[in-house]
Amino acid sequence: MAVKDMKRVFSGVQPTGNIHIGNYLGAMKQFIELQNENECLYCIVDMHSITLPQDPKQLRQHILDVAALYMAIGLDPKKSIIFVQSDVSGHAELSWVLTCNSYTGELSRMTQFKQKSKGRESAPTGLFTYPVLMAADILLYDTDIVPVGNDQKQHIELTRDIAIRINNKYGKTFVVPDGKFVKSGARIMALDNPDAKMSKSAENPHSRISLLDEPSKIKKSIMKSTTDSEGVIRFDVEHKPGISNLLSIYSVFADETVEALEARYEGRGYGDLKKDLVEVVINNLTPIQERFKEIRQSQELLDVLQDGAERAGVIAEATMKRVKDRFGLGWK
Ligand code: AQP
Repeated sequence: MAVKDMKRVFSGVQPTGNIHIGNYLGAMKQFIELQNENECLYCIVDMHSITLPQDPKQLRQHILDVAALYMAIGLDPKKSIIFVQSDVSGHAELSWVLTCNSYTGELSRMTQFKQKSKGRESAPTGLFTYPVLMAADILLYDTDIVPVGNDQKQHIELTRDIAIRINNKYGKTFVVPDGKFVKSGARIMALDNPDAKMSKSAENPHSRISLLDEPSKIKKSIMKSTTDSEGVIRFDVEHKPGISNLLSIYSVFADETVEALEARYEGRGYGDLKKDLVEVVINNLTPIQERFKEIRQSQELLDVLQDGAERAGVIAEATMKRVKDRFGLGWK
């Protein structure tokens, strides 16, 4: 396919540790398929992670962990640009321009901000303006497609609104992007509370399965996951959120439909389903973990990030030049 016919894809993951199967099935797995027919940029969004306090030494390690995980799940640096957000200054620059063109009213409506600032008397400003930085990440690269989990739908809508608003006011400046969501696995729920999404920051480690979890931990988390007392294996998110969540995870990892799983487990107990799921998850994660160990220690990883930053920087610079021209910033 000629480069001009390719779509531009951008997405990112925060290096906040504990990258879990929700991140993988909801977003990262899509990255791999997309890289074959599109021009893809996959970012480690470290500037997003400091919206809440991070240990600086640990953050550096987590940045390299996510980069190594990107490659371990199958991202090929010859096909995709893999880079760290703070290596390209255009993210912060564009974010300011977009901040001046967004409104406190629309940012106040973001459910993620409401959740993360809940119970705080005063929240960090970055937590409030985070969706604008995300819009900058996307618009900086003239992105057509943004593969993300369902929880990011509202942020993609905001990105589109800001892009359209600026295009209408200043003339065509940005490509208006579309979100891309998987049919199954776009919202993986917490194992200990299937009414909440699986998340990196949840206190209970058994609420999630991290991509780097040991087999014994995976087993424990799945076997003790919350279900219900009906004893029937049936997909019904409203009445059986726990079992439905396990079926979704099973279905995507085993590449089988939920219907086929329901038929296989008809008349059988939750213990059988959980035991088999443990095996399916471990079989999928073991090869990723083996590749991760190799890549994480390699010089190649650092070379990939250096090269990625340079390639992303070229695209970002062209966009920033256009933005400055449109807004009348600078004098060159
Ligand atoms: N539970 C989930 N199911 C499906 N997709 C999910 N994503 C996150 N959680 C789920 C998607 O993973 C991508 C990367 O997420 P992120 O690093 O930007 O952070 P997040 O959305 O804030 O994820 P977490 O894990 O819930 O972290 P904390 O606990 O720090 O808030 C995104 O595409 C996201 O949609």
